[in-house]
Amino acid sequence: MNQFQVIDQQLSKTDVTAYGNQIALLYQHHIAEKSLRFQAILEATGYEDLLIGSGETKMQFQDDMAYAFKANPYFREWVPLATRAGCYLQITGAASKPRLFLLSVEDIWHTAPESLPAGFEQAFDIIEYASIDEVKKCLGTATAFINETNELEAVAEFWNPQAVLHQIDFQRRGKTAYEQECVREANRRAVPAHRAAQQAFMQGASEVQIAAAYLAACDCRENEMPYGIIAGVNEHAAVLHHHNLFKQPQTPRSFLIDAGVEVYGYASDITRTYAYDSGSDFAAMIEVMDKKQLELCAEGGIGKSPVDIHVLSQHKIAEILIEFDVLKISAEEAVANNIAASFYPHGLGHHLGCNVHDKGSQLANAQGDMLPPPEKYPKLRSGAPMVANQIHTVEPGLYFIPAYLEKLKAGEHTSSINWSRVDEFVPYGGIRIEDNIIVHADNSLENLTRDAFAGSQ
Ligand SMILES: [Mn+2]
Repeated sequence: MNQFQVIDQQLSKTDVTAYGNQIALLYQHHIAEKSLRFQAILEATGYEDLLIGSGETKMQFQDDMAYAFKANPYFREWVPLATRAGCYLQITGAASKPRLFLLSVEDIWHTAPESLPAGFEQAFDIIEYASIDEVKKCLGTATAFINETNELEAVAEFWNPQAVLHQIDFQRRGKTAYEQECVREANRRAVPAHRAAQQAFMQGASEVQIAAAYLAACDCRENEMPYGIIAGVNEHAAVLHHHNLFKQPQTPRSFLIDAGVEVYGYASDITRTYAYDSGSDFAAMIEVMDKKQLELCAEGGIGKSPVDIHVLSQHKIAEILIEFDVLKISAEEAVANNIAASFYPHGLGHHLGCNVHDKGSQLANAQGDMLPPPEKYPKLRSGAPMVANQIHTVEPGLYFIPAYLEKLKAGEHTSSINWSRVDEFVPYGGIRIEDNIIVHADNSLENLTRDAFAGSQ
């Protein structure tokens, strides 16, 4: 057992203050590890140092209102100040602490900006600045600059150099113990909110009211969500990214919620589906899906191909459709003819981290060669073999999507489908079940989501 695993074990047993101390300690390890990795990146790409901006507040066109600010993921990978604009992090290598530049000007209009959690600040040399010129003065002669805007007026080859971005995206695959704990905690905090949403659905609440119940239970503002809450009642469960939540309550039949929580800039990404009537065929279908999803979770491991597991998941969805008398052909035929994909048109999963869809999931190497998804499954986000300490989502889906059903009905395979069964399921929309899994260095798998649900009963 290494020191991180010892800390991990202690984390779950300690009180809140002690937890704060432990996470701060994990964070120091995280910065030390990232400093080593980024020193190697600087050496590989020939830059002297690296400056990462958190980003600038964006104003709405012809208005004096700003959009909600969110620091970009390259900054969040280092600094848990997700809502603070105008910060810069300078990384020179592992020999010296990174410098963190924080904008410090009098502002009576807004709430004071977010500050670092206790015990995190010692990872940096912190410099408060009032003018960007103060930041410029501290830079080397060959500084790579990562930021959406180029207020430093860096020349083209130094501003967001693709070679550096590829290197960063590639190293990001293996998560530090701190990053793993952030996503683990993001799962723990999301579970009570998922339960509150389920309860609101069972009470006949509207989608907007369900989302409000979710936010209240995890005690978050809407703009702190890692992605917009997807809360689909009945047919809306078939809309993969149903964000325009309805205000009108519906007579409840089914409910799909895809929502996470963000902890120190790291996301959980969790989906659950519920049936109102526990005796319905749809409820039975959710149960079978739950078993298949767990079988797919167990397929992960170092060196495993997400593409192979995705193909396996297409077979499992076809098996469910056969079991419930929707398909009249074999699972092999349904996958070969791409009929299964009409009911399950997205990928099985993606990398998870400070991006919800973490970058680098199709990188073959740090030089930027890509492993694109197979032609048959263009929506699959992860192509590269799994590595140690990676976090994946596993989220098979099965939907009754009217636009796809119409095409199937008009197509050559229409006789493979039992259309009266389809009509019975259309009012329920569909099913997706999504967990977050760590592939550990010893090749064991940790299901953060199932553990969080089991731990909060
Ligand atoms: Mn997801």
